[in-house]
Amino acid sequence: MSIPSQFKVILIGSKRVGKTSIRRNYFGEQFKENYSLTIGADFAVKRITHPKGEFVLQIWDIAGQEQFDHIRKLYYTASNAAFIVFDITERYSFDDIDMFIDEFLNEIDYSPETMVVPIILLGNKIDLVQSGERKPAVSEDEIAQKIRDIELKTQGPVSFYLTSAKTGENIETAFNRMIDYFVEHLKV
Ligand SMILES: Nc1nc2c(ncn2[C@@H]2O[C@H](COP(=O)(O)OP(=O)(O)OP(=O)(O)O)[C@@H](O)[C@H]2O)c(=O)[nH]1
Ligand SMILES: [Mg+2]
Repeated sequence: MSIPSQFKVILIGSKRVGKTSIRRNYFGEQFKENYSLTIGADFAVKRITHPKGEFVLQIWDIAGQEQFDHIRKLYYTASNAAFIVFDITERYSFDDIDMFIDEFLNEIDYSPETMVVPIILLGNKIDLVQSGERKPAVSEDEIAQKIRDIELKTQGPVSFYLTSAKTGENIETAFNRMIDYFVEHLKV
């Protein structure tokens, strides 16, 4: 029996974008309409059985509220990858992406020559647009440009999904993509 490798992935992004709801959905927990802010960070693990090997995925869901600005970075240490989450209906959360990515790359001492750090951008709450309740606050062109900006910064793989933690749309797909990145680039 082989000892499983461990990978650490963090969920970062502004307050209220749905990071905790995404994590809960991935673990099969029920969606909660009532907002309950994350204090510091929450942590969950999942054992992954992949044709290429078995490993443990450590998922850190990190608080987005400003009151945690000074401690947030502590949780970034030794991350292998990041989900950067924004709310497709809230402009501020899209504008915050650069700050989060810079903070993250800085904190892990990122160097493109020696490291591969996959990034998956999630535009969450797409159900609100689909139901006509809200309008998208960001255009497709802006998202495409943001993906290119991130690719330039990391020189590594970047993906994007529109998700809903409420309906579950694309949540498992996004996590599976991340698992594929680990298998392809970080070698299980
Ligand atoms: N309609 C809809 N609401 C969502 C979705 N994801 C989250 N929400 C709601 O948005 C609010 C914030 O969700 P959280 O998951 O707590 O957000 P968070 O990013 O973890 O927030 P912090 O912990 O403060 O950083 C809650 O009221 C959720 O019910 C979604 O995909 N669709
Ligand atoms: Mg949270």
